[in-house]
Amino acid sequence: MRICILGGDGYLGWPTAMYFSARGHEVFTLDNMSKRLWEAEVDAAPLFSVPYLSDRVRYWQRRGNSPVHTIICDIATDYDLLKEILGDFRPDAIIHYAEQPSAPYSMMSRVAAVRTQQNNVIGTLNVMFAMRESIPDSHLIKLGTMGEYGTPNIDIEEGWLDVEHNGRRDRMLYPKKAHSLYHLSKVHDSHNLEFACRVWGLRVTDLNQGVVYGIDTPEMDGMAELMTSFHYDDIFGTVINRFVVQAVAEMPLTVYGNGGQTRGYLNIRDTLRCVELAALNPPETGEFRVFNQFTEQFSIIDIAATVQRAASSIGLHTEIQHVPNPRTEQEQHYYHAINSGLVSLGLKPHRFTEDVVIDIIRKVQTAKGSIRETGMLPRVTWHGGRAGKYGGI
Ligand code: USQ
Repeated sequence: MRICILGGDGYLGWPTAMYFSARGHEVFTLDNMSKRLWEAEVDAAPLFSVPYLSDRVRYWQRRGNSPVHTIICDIATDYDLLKEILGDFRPDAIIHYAEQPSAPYSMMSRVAAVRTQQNNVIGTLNVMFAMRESIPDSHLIKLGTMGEYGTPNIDIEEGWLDVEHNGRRDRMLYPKKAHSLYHLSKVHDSHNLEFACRVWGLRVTDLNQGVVYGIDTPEMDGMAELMTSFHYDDIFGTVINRFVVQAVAEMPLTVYGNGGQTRGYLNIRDTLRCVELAALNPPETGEFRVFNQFTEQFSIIDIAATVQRAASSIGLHTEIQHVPNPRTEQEQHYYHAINSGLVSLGLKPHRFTEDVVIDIIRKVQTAKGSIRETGMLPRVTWHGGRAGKYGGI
């Protein structure tokens, strides 16, 4: 297949590029490098320094792999270039990660919220229009998020809900109650994309992904030159990765509130398999297909306990600290989300076990000297943001 990856410099984009390239697909990536700017804005740095995308691509090729083409393109502001590239390359599938991914970033200030929604919603709108004009038969695989649904008191279906009202039935998009203005940007994307399928006949898979954890994939082969960006700070770090780094630094694991918040989680290796399964099994023309992309559900306190046990088994002492919750979110709630779609296509999940945590701890330990204390405690709250005068922290 010809695969175009939007956001090829990111935590998931670069591993996805290598994964498809290693399997004989032709890979083309676009990125505007804005994540590196946002990191600087909030004084956050990935644990391992991440080489430029062009250097990683060169190194990948020097190891005997086929080239991964890269182009600097801001899909939210450079529509003409985006359309030209898609029209020339004519991908079978476009995998779209090119979004501002952090909930705390989006809640930091008005400026950051607007930047998040402009980047994410307009970028996706541009992709929709470029597809309609140049490659209407291509398949868009769009990364959505489980946080679009929030924590409703009913089961979470895969994107759609059969509704009966006053004796009549219909199938509607599942109602959304997003956790943040970032998560809401993905709700807006989902609605726009469903429209593009229903009205223009595009074909889209919306992958409502849970919280990803993990540091490496087989294609990286332990090489620093092929590393992806691994964050553990309060803005870009996701909770399991944060807890592992806190354990290595022998700092308290920061459970927000009482820790009853339950979410869906998946290993980074499963992310890659999920997008591959979506690409190999495209939806029908005009179909807006939604999969819930996570493999297991846990509460925060369960995760903290697993990380604490794993750390202790290799001699690291760490404590669990309940910090006042900076977010507005339910800490005790019903949570049951369906995730059978990708499993029925062949996904064999990796499980979150103490051994897996120990493996991540060992890798993090190799960079222990680089762990920074900035952002170990949350700097952004959902009520007042934490805006500097010009929008940053
Ligand atoms: N949390 C803690 N302690 C921490 C950090 C987080 O208790 O030190 C809690 C949060 O309060 C929240 C949960 O952990 O209840 C998850 O937080 P997170 O920062 O790991 O994840 P989230 O903000 O939801 O966003 C992340 C990614 C986002 C993706 C989303 C999937 O940044 O790109 O869309 O996970 S999901 O959560 O399913 O919406």
